[in-house]
Amino acid sequence: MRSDKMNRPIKPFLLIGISVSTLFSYSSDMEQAPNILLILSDDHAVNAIGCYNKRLSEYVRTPNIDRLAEDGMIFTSAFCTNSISSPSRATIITGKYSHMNGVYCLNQEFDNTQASVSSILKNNGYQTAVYGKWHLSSLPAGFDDYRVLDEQGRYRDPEYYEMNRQGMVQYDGWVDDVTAEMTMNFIDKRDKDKPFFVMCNFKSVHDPWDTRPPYDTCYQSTSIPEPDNLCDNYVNRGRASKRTTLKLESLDQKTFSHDLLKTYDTCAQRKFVYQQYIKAFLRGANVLDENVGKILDYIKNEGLDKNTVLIYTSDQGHFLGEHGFFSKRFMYEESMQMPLIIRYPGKIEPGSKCDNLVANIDFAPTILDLAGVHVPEEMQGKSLKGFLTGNPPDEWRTAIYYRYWQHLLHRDVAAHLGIRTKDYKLIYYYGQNMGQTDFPPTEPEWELFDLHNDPDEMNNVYYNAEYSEIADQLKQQLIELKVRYEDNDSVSW
Ligand SMILES: [Ca+2]
Repeated sequence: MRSDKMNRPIKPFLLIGISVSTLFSYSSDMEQAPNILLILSDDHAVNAIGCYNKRLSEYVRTPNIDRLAEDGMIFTSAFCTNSISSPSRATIITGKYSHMNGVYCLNQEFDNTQASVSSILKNNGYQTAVYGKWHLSSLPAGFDDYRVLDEQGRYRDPEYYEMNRQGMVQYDGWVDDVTAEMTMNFIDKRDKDKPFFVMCNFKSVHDPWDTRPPYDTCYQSTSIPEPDNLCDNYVNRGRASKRTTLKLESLDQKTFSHDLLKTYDTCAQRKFVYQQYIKAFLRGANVLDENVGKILDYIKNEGLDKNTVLIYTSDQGHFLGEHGFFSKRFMYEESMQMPLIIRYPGKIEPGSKCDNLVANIDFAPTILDLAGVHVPEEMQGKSLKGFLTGNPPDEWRTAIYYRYWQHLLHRDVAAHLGIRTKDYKLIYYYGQNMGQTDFPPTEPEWELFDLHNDPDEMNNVYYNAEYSEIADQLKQQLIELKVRYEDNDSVSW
């Protein structure tokens, strides 16, 4: 959010394609409507969450997020549809793909008059608020209160743009501690006759991967295990992985020191930077988890846990050295996968698990459905309520459509689109700008991964004869999904 846009008056909320009478007919029994608390962190990869029990489980310490999973449902196949902050956040609140909500890239104008989960809930009698990282170019709409960071904000003594004061206000302390406090204060002072919808948007675990005591001294004498493909040389992949500067050895030397004696040994450089990077990331996750714990304790102590839906997720995943990468953007698993854990006592079986393919377009429809509010047709996702309450739908999607638009804009990651099914992932680096950025086109190329036999996505089998039939089927499915979701750019296949 740029400061010149901070003072722009918020346009009035418009209900697109929905009559007000229809909306209000769903809110006749507000006493039964649950409170909904959405905890949205930043870049929190599932490999840095204990309950996902991936390769770092011995070193990851997230007891509070794990507690949420013990009491609720964990989604093992939740994915974002464009792995970058602003676009994923716009999708989470609108239930629509980037090409439908207008936020394809970072720092792109967000039309806050479009229907969003907050606006609809507010119009249905909910008290609504958002605190912490917002990262959309226009001010939050559909909230009774907000205090949000300007763009990324900062970890120490953060400044928030406050709705009530129409300006920036600085707070002493650590940003996630402050954001958690704001969240609890709002709930404390709420009108107890109405349900609430609050977004608590933590800054952790975004770069520059800072932390505070007591976690700043964690892991000092520990060597954290490396991913098997840390020293990936991309021999069986397309040019996109070779081209990108998303590699650990490319991290700024101001962020992490490099072993300059081994400058010409890429693998040694990666290993050297990896230890600093992974420790910094896990320390940040410790602060994040501590604050999740404060909120869980608060909700319980206030007697709100029975009628509060608690959702934990992150705007997308993050590479933790897999393929030698840091950051996100690619459609590869570590970047595309999102954590998603939902607790709703009495409605969701404790310790339950959902392996179905779900996406961030589903979050807004799910929240509205749980609130008993009509989901507008323009939302492209589907409610997960059936999975949560033990009544799964007879039919569900068999593939997730993905598109990353920022062609070569950051870290030389080429634009791509693709689909992920249960067993395969097809990626097409189409090599064009599509008017979103202004970089030279690249030669188109395809990647196909057999996720069952190659979960680390090391061998592109698109050009293997034995996979030609499945490649053709997936390509057809990709084209169909592109049409179904109304992504109307004419890509050259
Ligand atoms: Ca992010």
